[in-house]
Amino acid sequence: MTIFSFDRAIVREPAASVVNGLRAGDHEGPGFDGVAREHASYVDALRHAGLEVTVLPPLPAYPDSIFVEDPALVFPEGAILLRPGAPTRANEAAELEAPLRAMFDTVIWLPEGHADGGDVLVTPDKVFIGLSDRTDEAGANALIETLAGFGRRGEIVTPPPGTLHLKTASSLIDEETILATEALAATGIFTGFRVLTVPAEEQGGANVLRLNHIVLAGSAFPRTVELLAAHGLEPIPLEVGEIAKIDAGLTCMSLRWRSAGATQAL
Ligand code: CIR
Repeated sequence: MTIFSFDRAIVREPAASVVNGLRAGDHEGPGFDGVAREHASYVDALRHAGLEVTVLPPLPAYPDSIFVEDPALVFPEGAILLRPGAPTRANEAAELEAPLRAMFDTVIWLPEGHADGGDVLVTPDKVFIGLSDRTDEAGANALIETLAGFGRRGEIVTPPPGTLHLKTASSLIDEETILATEALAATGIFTGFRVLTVPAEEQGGANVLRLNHIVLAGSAFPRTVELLAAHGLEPIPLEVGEIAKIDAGLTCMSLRWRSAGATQAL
């Protein structure tokens, strides 16, 4: 069993308001049909990887609520409800409380500050917490304390300015290897890990999602897909061009964990 052995996931269906999701540039937003199609393929890919997926209903009041990994984190030890840094997303965590309480014995609220799950990169020995426009020092320190209660060690890192989330620019692809942008790798925060860098023209390719034996990657990043295959992984390229218009990655659209009752060999 590895850190990538998952059998359960939570996702949330997009609402029509997803077309108004937050985005850093002033480019056009996505179309609803395209987002819905890409989201459905993503859910299929989670199932293909062997996960049982709980699909939560859309939340029209929260355009970015399909990105369930920003307002919460899940571990085999329990779930953490976060305090997202974007004002329009602040109440998304409360919407996840009931479903998470139904699935986890332990559900803890981050007591203070702001932190988005997209800034949290979990590795076997430590949990990197990136400071960003969404995650501040108070939130990162509160998260370190909460993680300590789960027996996990958190470490605060500072990605290059302009990085939306730590995991926008990095992903754990095996227990010793991180896929990252050149700029993030150059900060030296991943000392002790093998670091593979994505090609300069595929910066968006650094966010991939390892699930059991497969790894989901954006189909717009063919050289990154080749890099993952050359590393011995089984990449599944997914079309996420519409969802990318609201700055999404593959990790942020689900919460994944291995349940206590999991039986299948992974
Ligand atoms: C946002 O800006 O919050 C959303 N439009 C995208 C969030 C993507 N989440 C992530 O990278 N962890």
